[in-house]
Amino acid sequence: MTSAIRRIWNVPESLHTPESVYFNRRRHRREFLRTALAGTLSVGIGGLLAGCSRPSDEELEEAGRVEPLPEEFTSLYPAERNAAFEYGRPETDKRAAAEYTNFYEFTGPSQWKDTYNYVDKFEPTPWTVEIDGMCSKPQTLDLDDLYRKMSLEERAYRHRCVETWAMCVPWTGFRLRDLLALAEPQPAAKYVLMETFHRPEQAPYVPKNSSYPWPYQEGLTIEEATNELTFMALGVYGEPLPKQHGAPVRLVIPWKYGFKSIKSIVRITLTDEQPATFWNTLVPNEYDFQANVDPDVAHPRWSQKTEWMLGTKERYPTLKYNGYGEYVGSLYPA
Ligand SMILES: Nc1nc2c(c(=O)[nH]1)N[C@H]1C(S)=C(S)[C@@H](COP(=O)(O)O)O[C@H]1N2
Ligand SMILES: [Mo]
Repeated sequence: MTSAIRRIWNVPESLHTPESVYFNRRRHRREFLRTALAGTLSVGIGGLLAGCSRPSDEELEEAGRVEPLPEEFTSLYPAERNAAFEYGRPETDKRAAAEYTNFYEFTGPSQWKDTYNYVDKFEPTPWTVEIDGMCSKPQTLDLDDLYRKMSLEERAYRHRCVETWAMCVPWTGFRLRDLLALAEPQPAAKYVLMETFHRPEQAPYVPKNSSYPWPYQEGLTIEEATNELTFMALGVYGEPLPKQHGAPVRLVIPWKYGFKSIKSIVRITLTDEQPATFWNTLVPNEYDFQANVDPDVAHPRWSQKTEWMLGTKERYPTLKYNGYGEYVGSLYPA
């Protein structure tokens, strides 16, 4: 593991620009384009996202599409919805969620969120996930193993990005707890470290920013990792994950800021030391290890009091633990 020898990076001012700034920049670029091409294009109005370079639904689907999985697995979709979970808000439009994603292996933090435009070289099949470290049965699972050994359910979860955008999305997958059980964690294991693929040739932003602490890593305490809510997703909206949402398998932790929900996982390590994580290593004063959603703790550069929904831009007050206190409040004694 390389995390122990990572140095503290010099982080440019532009890093993690608040989304209002992205919007404005993008708008300017688009307005320039519109002016330049005036008369030749019909341009949508009525939203900052409207613009001449928006893909059609088909183009968007095509951009994120992973090589077809065997019918044996695709026939498992849609999985049965777990009735215990409800959004309490309208579900986010599938297209709105697929069009605006964070995946910094493909696009930079100060770029627009059109990751789907940069994932063409990414090959999420074949794929393996290694479980190693402090466990009695370390093992390597391929996608067949994940589909055969785990039983799939669908969960309607709220998602809150630290940048203040939010979405309500149905994920298909299984509890991380049930996956970890296969490897039989040892009592000494206190943390779980997760790591994303490292393939600079498939992910254009990785070689562009070679000083970043790639591969993307995240971590949880063992109590967090084995909580009822902590979910591994193979699919979203009743289909296998598109590339930009973290194909073929990603974490989903609804009570923490989105950056904890690591995508395209290749390794899960049980350890007795708190792991170094990508954002905490890069910008330690802005992104802590725990990263629980909390409206009363402002980000150093913006308030966390409210959030806005992808697609509708509707605003809601942000809730402590993203409203999941009933499940996780006891993990964090006041
Ligand atoms: N490997 C990897 N995982 C990642 C990220 C990333 O850049 N790389 N971004 C995170 C952030 S900041 C968020 S908000 C969520 C976004 O998930 P979505 O883009 O599928 O909505 O993924 C998280 N997982
Ligand atoms: Mo995020």
